[in-house]
Amino acid sequence: MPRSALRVCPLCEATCGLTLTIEGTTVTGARGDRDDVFSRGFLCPKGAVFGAVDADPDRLRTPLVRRDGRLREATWEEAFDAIAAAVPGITASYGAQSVGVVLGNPNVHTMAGALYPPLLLKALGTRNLFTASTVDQMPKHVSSGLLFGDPFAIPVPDLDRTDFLLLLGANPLESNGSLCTAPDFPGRLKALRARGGTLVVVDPRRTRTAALADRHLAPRPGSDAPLLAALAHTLLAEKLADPGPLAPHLRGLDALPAALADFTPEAVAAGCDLTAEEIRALARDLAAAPTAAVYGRMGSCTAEHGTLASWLVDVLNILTGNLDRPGGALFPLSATAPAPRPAGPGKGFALGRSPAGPGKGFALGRWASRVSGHPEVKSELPLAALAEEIDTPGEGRIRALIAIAANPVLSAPDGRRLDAALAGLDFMVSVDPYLNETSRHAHVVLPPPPPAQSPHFDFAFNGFAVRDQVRYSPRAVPLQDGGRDECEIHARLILAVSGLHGSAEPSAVDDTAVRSTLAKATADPDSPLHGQDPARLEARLTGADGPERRLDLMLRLGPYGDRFGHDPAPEALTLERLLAHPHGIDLGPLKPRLPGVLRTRSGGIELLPDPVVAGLPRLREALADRPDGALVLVGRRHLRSNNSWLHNVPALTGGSNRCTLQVHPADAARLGLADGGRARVTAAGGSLEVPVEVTDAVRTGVVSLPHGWGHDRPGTRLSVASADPGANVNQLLDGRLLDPLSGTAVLNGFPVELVPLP
Ligand SMILES: Nc1nc2c(c(=O)[nH]1)N[C@H]1C(S)=C(S)[C@@H](COP(=O)(O)OP(=O)(O)OC[C@H]3O[C@@H](n4cnc5c(=O)[nH]c(N)nc54)[C@H](O)[C@@H]3O)O[C@H]1N2
Ligand SMILES: Nc1nc2c(c(=O)[nH]1)N[C@H]1C(S)=C(S)[C@@H](COP(=O)(O)OP(=O)(O)OC[C@H]3O[C@@H](n4cnc5c(=O)[nH]c(N)nc54)[C@H](O)[C@@H]3O)O[C@H]1N2
Ligand code: SF4
Ligand SMILES: [Mo]
Repeated sequence: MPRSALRVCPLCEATCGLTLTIEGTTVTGARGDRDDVFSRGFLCPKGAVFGAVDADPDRLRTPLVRRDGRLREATWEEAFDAIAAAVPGITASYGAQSVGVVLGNPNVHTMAGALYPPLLLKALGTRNLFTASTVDQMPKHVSSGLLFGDPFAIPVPDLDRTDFLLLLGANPLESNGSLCTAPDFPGRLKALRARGGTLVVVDPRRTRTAALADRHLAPRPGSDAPLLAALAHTLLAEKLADPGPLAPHLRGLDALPAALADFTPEAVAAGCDLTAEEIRALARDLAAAPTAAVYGRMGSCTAEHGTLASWLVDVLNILTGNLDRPGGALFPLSATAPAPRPAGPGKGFALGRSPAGPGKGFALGRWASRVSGHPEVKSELPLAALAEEIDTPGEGRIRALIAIAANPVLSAPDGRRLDAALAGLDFMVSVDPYLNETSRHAHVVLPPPPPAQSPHFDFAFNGFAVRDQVRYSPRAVPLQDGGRDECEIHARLILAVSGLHGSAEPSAVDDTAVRSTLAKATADPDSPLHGQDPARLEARLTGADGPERRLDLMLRLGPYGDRFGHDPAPEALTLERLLAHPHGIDLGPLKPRLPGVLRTRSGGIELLPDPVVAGLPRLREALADRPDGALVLVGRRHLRSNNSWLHNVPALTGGSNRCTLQVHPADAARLGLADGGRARVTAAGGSLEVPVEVTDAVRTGVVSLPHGWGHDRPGTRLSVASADPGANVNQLLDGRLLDPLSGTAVLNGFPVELVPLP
């Protein structure tokens, strides 16, 4: 008899609740859970084939350990023995910095990825941390860090209540949204229009999202920052700026008009390839809307001036009075966030320190990368600099690497160099279900179980969701084939690198985390637990294992938690209560949270922070930059894709999900390119041969190639993906083109040359 189980989908940020059909231990079907408090039955084509993703025969079922140069199947004991035998020795001989850590995107979709990497980094003591953030959203963290003092305080557009949405560089009809968790994003945009609201999309491609919009502007890639600056300029010049109740919190408002004085609509128009009238009209409409939200994502972040664009997005939300008000852009309050503190000055977001003395400029970063001196941001170094940190000789070189849920050979700039660098490591561990372009270099591969065998909680995305809510999915199918839960894998990895392999159980890692949290809370005079006995609190935690107990603790200490009260309100959160609500608990629409979220040194909103002031001249220089006929390349996502790792699922490949270079008909005619023909694309990092797709969905002067392809390397186990490998767009980059404020790679809007191939 088939049974059903509920599981929140881990395949994108929309976090839809699924109802899985399970026969034996196999997932044979998936549909949207109509009773899910947040997703209400929505499901996309990826969620629908959850079973095929789960059952991919190429998934690794046992660890792999390299012997005599070859990766062979091994037991878990052998795998952790090998790590314990290698990593502590490398650290002892060459120092903590000789071990690097790479964290890829799925870490934000797993419980393990949220709970253990901070402990791993602490155990290793390394500063060589690289994550997918620096090929993605780091500009948002930096701008929020500077404006609000907290890099995680990222305002989210209030999709369900806004009257006007200005969306830049995002295509939620295919991506299902990012840093704006909203199951059924497409339906929510349609509802916005149905209630008389306005959707404006800024994208050099006519995407499915743009096709839905009231207005689509297709500027040159990389011009979001000047465009947004001109919108802000217009608001200020035409006295349309009205921050309303935000005013008392603002620092630097008086200096803003002068800082933006050069960015008149006329000055930016040619560079953006828009008219000054279009820009003015947009600013006036934004100001006139009863409520409005400006939202910029991937295309704004991973283009030139990504941090300035991200900063300007929130400057516009502030100048129009839309920040922190219903219908505008608000700060979600996740159930596992630290409980809100009384308002007041915080520690501040330390993006570098200003050396004493006037006129010396400022130093980005509390430390810098060894080879190129890239400033640290949020304790991370740019992923684009990983290869050079491995292959450049000298003291502090990375000799061992731990890669968790990461495929940087495809996702980071200059994969060929990284590929070669990884091959030269003394030791590498991959925590990954696939033997792919990156993990093929590992000495030990530790495979997590398929998603149906993993519990799920969205530690990350609840903090970016358009509605406060909380859901937990225990594992839908018991662990099979001697598999280990990913949390246990992470805990054992921490023990192995700490020299504790064999002498401590993985639960010790969780116990240490719980005790340290309780020790802090009971010692903190501002905490409701102040003065209580931590051991007695610990004894009251529930949960089947370490990770569940840690979840219980975070829920109870969180903003909706029971705080271990003896007579808690019936709605106060605990793990027990969450388990009693398998479709989740709705915590209501987003609410204003200022000034409570602010953590700046001043306690206010720093509208014009120093690093931004220092970065503006570069943006001013860009005003002189005019289209010169050179082509630039942008990416794109397909509804049935997921970065580099779903090309192996037959149900998701083929059709329009192909690695083609989209070229506008006018550019194709000029260059002699034909639809279905081939072209050579060349940029700073190298050349690729790709099939050409002629379409007017891209604007003139712009070509588009998706990322995550290039599955043609030997030694992988990706039988479906390697049969139709595609080309790795990131091979066109040399790793040097970065947004200087955030270290984020410029993946969109870089110059390329095209020649037709016979
Ligand atoms: N040119 C270009 N490059 C890009 C982008 C772009 O738009 N254009 N997008 C960028 C963005 S936004 C991102 S986030 C990055 C993504 O870059 P990465 O995070 O490096 O790549 P992913 O393809 O998401 O693959 C992550 C790895 O996780 C593994 N994995 C899948 N599920 C699990 C799991 O449950 N546990 C573990 N441990 N591993 C798992 C997969 O097998 C894969 O090896 O790529 C970036 N690169
Ligand atoms: N189906 C699917 N869904 C996914 C993923 C996936 O790979 N496939 N990946 C997930 C991940 S890791 C992320 S981070 C999110 C990203 O999700 P989104 O933020 O929605 O990003 P994209 O879909 O890449 O859309 C970015 C858009 O920016 C446009 N663009 C390029 N350059 C510029 C520019 O300079 N200015 C402007 N205004 N636009 C520009 C591109 O044409 C593209 O349409 O998607 C997630 N969801
Ligand atoms: S939209 Fe995202 S979370 Fe929802 S079913 Fe599709 S892949 Fe899963
Ligand atoms: Mo991403």
